[in-house]
Amino acid sequence: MKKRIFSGVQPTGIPTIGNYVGAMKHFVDLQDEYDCIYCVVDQHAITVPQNPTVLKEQTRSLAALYIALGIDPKKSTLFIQSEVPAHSQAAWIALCNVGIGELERMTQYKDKSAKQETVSAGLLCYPPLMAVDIALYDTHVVPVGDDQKQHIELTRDFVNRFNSRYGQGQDLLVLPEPLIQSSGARVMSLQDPTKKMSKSDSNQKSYVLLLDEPSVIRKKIKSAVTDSSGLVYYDKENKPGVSNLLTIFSVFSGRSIQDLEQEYREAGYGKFKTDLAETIISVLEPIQERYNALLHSQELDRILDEGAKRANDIANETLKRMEKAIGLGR
Ligand code: ATP
Ligand code: LTN
Repeated sequence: MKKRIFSGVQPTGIPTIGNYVGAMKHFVDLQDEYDCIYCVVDQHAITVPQNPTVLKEQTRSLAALYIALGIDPKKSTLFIQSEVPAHSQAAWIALCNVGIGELERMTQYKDKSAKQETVSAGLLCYPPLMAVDIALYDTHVVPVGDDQKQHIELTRDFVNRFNSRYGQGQDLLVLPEPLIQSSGARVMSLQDPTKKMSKSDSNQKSYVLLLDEPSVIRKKIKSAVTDSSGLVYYDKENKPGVSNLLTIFSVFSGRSIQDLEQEYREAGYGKFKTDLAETIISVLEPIQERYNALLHSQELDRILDEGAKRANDIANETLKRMEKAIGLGR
C-alpha cells in the first residue's frame, strides 16, 4: 500500500510563488508515489479576522488553483476542511492533550499575534487543529515549507503523547514526518529578503501571486531588491536578494543554481530579472488558463463533493478510534 501524504494551505489570499516553490509544486510531484490528501484549511484562516464573502471566494479559488496546478482528482483527494466536522471534533481532544506553554512557544503565533490588535484564542490554539488535520488521515509524510517545521514537531509530540497515554502499548495514531525541500523551502520577500514572502504582507511588491498578470510579474521582479555589486551569484549572507531570485529562477526553470550563475554572472541584473520574469510567466500562464476555466465549473463542485466524502470516511474512523481510547461517550 502507498504511504499517505497530507498537506494544507490557508485560503487567506491568492498563493504566492513562495507557497508554490516551498509546497504546492511538490504536492503535484508527489502524487504518483503517495496516496495524497490535500486540504483548503479554511478553519485555520479564521484564526485572524476574515471578511466572510472574501473568505468564501478565496476558498473556492484555492481549490480551483490546486487543480490548475496539476492536482489530479483521480490520483489525489482534495477537500475543504470545514466540510469534514471530524477536524474540529478531534481538535478539542488535541487541545486537551497539549500544554499552553507549548503553544506560546510557537514562532508563527508570536509573529502573527504581534500584528493583531486583539488576539483570538484560536490563533494560540491553531497547532492542535493542524496536528489533527494530519493525524486523522494516518499520515506518514507532510510536505511543507520551512516555516511549518515547528508545527510538525508539535504534531509529533502530540501523537507520541496520545499513543503513550491511551494506546495501551499500541500506536493509535501514526507518527508523521515533515518533508521539507532542500531548495526553496523559504522564499523571501522581494522587498526585504530577510523576511519570508507572505501572501498576507501589506506590501504588494513583496510577492508575486500565482494569478498575477504578466505585466504585473514583470514590474514586481524588476523592482525586487538586489545589491550594488552587479554580479549574479549565490551568497545568502551577503547577497540575500540575488540569492533569493536565483532560488526562484532555479525552481521555475528546472536548472541548477550553478548553471544559472554561469550564464548570468556578468550579464547584469536587468537581463537576469527580465529572463526570470519571462520564465515565471511561462510556467504560470497555462496554470492561470486552467484556473479560469475551472473556477465557476460544476466539475469543481463535483471534485470537492467527492473529496469531502472520502475525507469524512477516513477522518470519522480515526475520530472514533480516538474517542473510544479516551473513554468518551457510552
Ligand atoms: P500567510 O501568508 O497568510 O501567513 P502562508 O502563505 O504563510 O500564509 P499557507 O498558505 O498556509 O501559509 O502556506 C502553505 C504552504 O506554503 C505551507 O507549507 C508553507 O510552509 C509554505 N510557504 C509559505 N510561505 C512560504 C515561503 N515564503 N517559502 C516557501 N514556502 C512557503
Ligand atoms: N499551518 C499551515 C497550514 C496547515 C497545514 C495543515 C499544513 C494547516 N493544516 C496540515 C500541513 C498539514 C500554514 O500555516 N502554512
